[in-house]
Amino acid sequence: MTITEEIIDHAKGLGFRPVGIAPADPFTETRAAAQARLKAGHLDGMGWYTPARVERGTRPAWLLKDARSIIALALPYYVGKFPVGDARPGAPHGVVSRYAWGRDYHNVLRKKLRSLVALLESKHGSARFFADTGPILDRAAAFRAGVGWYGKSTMILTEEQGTWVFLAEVITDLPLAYTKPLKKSCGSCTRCIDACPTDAIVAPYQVDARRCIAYLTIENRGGIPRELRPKLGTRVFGCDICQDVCPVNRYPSADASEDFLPRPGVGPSIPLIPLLKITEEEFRSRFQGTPLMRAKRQGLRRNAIVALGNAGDATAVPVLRHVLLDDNEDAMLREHAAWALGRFSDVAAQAALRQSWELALPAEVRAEVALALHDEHRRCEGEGQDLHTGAHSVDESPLGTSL
Ligand code: B12
Ligand code: SF4
Ligand code: SF4
Repeated sequence: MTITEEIIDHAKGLGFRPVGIAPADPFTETRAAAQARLKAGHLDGMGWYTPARVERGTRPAWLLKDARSIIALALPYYVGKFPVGDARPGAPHGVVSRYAWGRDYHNVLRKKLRSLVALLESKHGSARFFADTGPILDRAAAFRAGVGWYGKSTMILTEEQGTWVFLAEVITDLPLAYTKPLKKSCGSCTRCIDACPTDAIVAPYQVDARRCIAYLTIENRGGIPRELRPKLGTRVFGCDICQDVCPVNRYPSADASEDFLPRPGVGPSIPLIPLLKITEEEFRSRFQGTPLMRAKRQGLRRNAIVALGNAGDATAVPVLRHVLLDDNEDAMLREHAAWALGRFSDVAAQAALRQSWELALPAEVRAEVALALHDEHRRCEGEGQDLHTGAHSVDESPLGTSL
């Protein structure tokens, strides 16, 4: 058995498939593409994604002295179909992206990658692993090594598992036998582009992260743009739409590691009202060791508010009212709560908005309350109804004075 065969065998034994090996040459074209995307502002909001990071990440020799080979790896995470989000009966539920149903993949990958590095070191090679958080562009390495091909959604598609794989790589100074890039493409399909609810796939192979629900619900530390909120539906962590519609993803085998099976308290669906009420302590004990930690408590609560506004279940009104009226709450969350309440034509929701108008609200919250009341006013006028809130008549509302 050659060293290359031994490495591939070992990687497969660890659960990686497919496994490819590429020369560790600089990723010149990738560098240009990534720098252009940064320049266009498509990665704005992720302060850690810098031009310097792209420079480093596209020069394997800067990451490992005398780098010769990149072992590109895919770890499947498809574990089958489960009832998701708003498909659940009863109290409103939020949808969690498939990749986050189980254990944090970074921890799962790390252990496996260490084992591969140990094998390479036993062959007198130096080796260094990367998975997601490193500067190297995982998809570019996977593409070069023939692990998969680029979809128009920018996802790497693999033959067996479609897009349902995590990507990682090990760079080594050992000379190995290389595998070749695949000669496959999406052809005339545009399903992911057509299905993306926020039009985030601005052109084939280009995602504007600022519009992508994955960014908005996970990486984003600020508010969610008002015009995009209705498009999030009940998604509270990530988004799988461009993957769910992809024909290449039709028949993945559901034999991924048990680590990715839905974990109690997380999984495909989260009840939204308790999520909005979660304390910092509860947040940690429930989500420690899962990808959801990345969104932080405030981010998940913000997402839950938007999802509740979209779910349209009136049982959410008291908890949204509580956030809006609570002086100790973050202004960003109060502003989102005002927006969510404005989605209900429910009397109690309108009463909460009118009650808040009497308080000394932060400017952005007041502006959203005004918009929410204005929207409701228009809705009722359209339907030829009165608001019947009991608190004010339409004529007495703040609408006349502030808008
Ligand atoms: C930043 C980032 C994001 C950002 C930006 C995503 C993006 N598309 O750029 C946000 C937060 C939006 C995001 C979302 C998601 N992400 Co993400 N993300 C990353 C990260 C850290 C860097 C990606 C990057 O550099 N983007 C910048 C641009 C320049 O890169 P790119 O889009 O890949 O661009 C390439 C192609 O467009 C191609 N290209 C350009 N033009 C052309 C033209 C032709 C003809 C061809 C063929 C190719 C081509 O070349 C470019 C350079 O390689 C990687 C991990 C890593 N270290 O690489 C994970 C990673 C890409 N993410 C991943 C995942 C799983 C997701 C989500 C599915 C999570 C979810 N369910 O919510 C979504 C998917 C959204 C989507 N459609 O991409 C996986 C992807 C696995 C796979 N099978 O591809 C990765 C690899 C993490 C991992 N290690 O597994 N992510
Ligand atoms: S993850 Fe969702 S929002 Fe992002 S590009 Fe795919 S479909 Fe669009
Ligand atoms: S949905 Fe169609 S266009 Fe999009 S990645 Fe899949 S095959 Fe390609």
